[in-house]
Amino acid sequence: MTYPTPPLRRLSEAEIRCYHEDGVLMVQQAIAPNWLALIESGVEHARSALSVQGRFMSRKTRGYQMDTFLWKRIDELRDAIYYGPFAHWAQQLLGSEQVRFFYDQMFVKEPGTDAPTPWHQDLSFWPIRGEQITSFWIPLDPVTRESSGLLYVKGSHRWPQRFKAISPDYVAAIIDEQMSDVPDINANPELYELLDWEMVPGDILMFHPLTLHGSYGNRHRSRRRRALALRWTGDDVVWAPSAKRMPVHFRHDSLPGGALRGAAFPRILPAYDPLERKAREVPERPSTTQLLCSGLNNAVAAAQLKLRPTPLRLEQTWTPPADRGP
Ligand SMILES: O=C(O)CCC(=O)C(=O)O
Repeated sequence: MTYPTPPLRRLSEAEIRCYHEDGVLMVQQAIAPNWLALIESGVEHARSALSVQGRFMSRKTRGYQMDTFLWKRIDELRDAIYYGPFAHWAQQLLGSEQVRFFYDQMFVKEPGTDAPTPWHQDLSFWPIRGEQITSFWIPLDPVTRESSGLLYVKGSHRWPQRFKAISPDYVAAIIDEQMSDVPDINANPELYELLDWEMVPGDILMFHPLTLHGSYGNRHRSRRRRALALRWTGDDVVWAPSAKRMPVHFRHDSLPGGALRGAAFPRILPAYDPLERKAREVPERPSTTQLLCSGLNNAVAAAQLKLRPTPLRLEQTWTPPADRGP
């Protein structure tokens, strides 16, 4: 047996072309039931034990749960990343020899949770730069637009602008005032071609880190919406931290301007690095000092931006385009 496991099927040339043209690709029933079950078990495990950062990011709206770097402490997710089929698709889409895992992120919206994901580009706030980056979004429940399926602006990954990163929980530290405001897509839906899909577990979305995307709150009466995003990088990606980009609190050896290296961003293809894999035999958690520094940085940024640091609930920032309501 070789790892990572080969996928049920490789992506076709037409699918890869579609990904590059539209900035997003939906592949139906790509994930075999065993890998899906492992991911679901890992996400349930993570939901019942949010990290300190996860509790902070989930604090504003009841029924909303978000957490990152789950794989650093949840063994099922570590195994899905190292041994599941995902890195093979990343390798195809990125046209890269080497594939490293960047991080994972869980998004859960219970039925009736008014926590829309504002339109954003992921790369605006990531501490990396390069062309060979992709995200996979894996739903664990059936999703429709009503139950907070993702929407994308077709082709927006080719736009020249970089937009301010408004995250669902308004993390002030990653809002870079030098960047452009996200256009009011909802007010002018006729100007944009929006793409979305009804999905069921086993389906997967693959998208470019500059493609504008967002979602409604979950307006379904009874259906939970759980999803896991997996982020991947290729040969040309470099470490590019700054005060306005997402901090990474896990150990690695990457230097600014240099390639990603070390256990926080493990190499998966062409083969895993035994030392990086060994480092994840035990869970890793950020130190309290690191968390306090990030908390302080965020509080300072919130004060500078005049954001209330802990609003009682999330403001509704993402409303459905008038002519495309569910
Ligand atoms: O699940 C969501 O609502 C947000 C997902 C997202 O923005 C992402 O994976 O980059």
